[in-house]
Amino acid sequence: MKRRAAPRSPAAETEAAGPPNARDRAAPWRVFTARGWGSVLAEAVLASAGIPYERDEVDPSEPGPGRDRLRAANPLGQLPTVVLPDGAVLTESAAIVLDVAELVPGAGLAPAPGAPDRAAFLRWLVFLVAAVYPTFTYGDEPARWVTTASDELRRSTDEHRKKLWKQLEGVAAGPWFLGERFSALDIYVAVMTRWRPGRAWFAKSCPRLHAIAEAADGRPAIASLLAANFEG
Ligand SMILES: N[C@@H](CCC(=O)N[C@@H](CS)C(=O)NCC(=O)O)C(=O)O
Repeated sequence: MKRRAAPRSPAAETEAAGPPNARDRAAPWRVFTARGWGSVLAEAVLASAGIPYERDEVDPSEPGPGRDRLRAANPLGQLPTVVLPDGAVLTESAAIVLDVAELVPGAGLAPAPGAPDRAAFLRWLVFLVAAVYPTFTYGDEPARWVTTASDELRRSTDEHRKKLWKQLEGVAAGPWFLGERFSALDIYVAVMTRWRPGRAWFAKSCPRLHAIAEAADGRPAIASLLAANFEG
């Protein structure tokens, strides 16, 4: 992982010969966070991989120094946004998932390249970020995008999202999304089912996804993180 190499030193040379993860674990990652926002995805992925990180708590919706720091790192002002130990910025939750899965394959976040369920993993990972996530981007604050029919944009993106979730319900295998193996897809299900239309709708309309979300809620590595973001 040359891109993250620290300035060379004898110690660094020795370290570079070791497992590629050792250097990445040496300094903490920095995660911009806001309670209940998409930062939870990055935090849960890092926690699942045992990678230490620091939080930089911001309010992306309020002008101020926090939002300025976030926008300096990510001009979209979106979460998740993380800063790697070498100062490089990583945005886009799927990129974060894939990067961490490569760094720590033992965390089981993704099937290995060539594994039978790799294609399904990639397909539904990208579906979550390219189809489901934008329904929030355009529906959360419709007035950012249209000057009339804001309510209609909110309603239509909410309805479209329900259709997308039903499609996912149809392919979710259980007990985890991919079947017997946990993956980062289950983290997305745990987090995104907390957002509109919310867990009560999933319990009724997408019981398989609801069961996956509840199982992921209880994973020891992420249980307290999820509770801190979504409960109480
Ligand atoms: N494609 C991005 C989407 C991230 C995203 O939309 N995050 C939401 C928070 S849950 C956000 O920051 N919304 C504010 C905005 O889009 O301005 C990803 O997968 O990371």
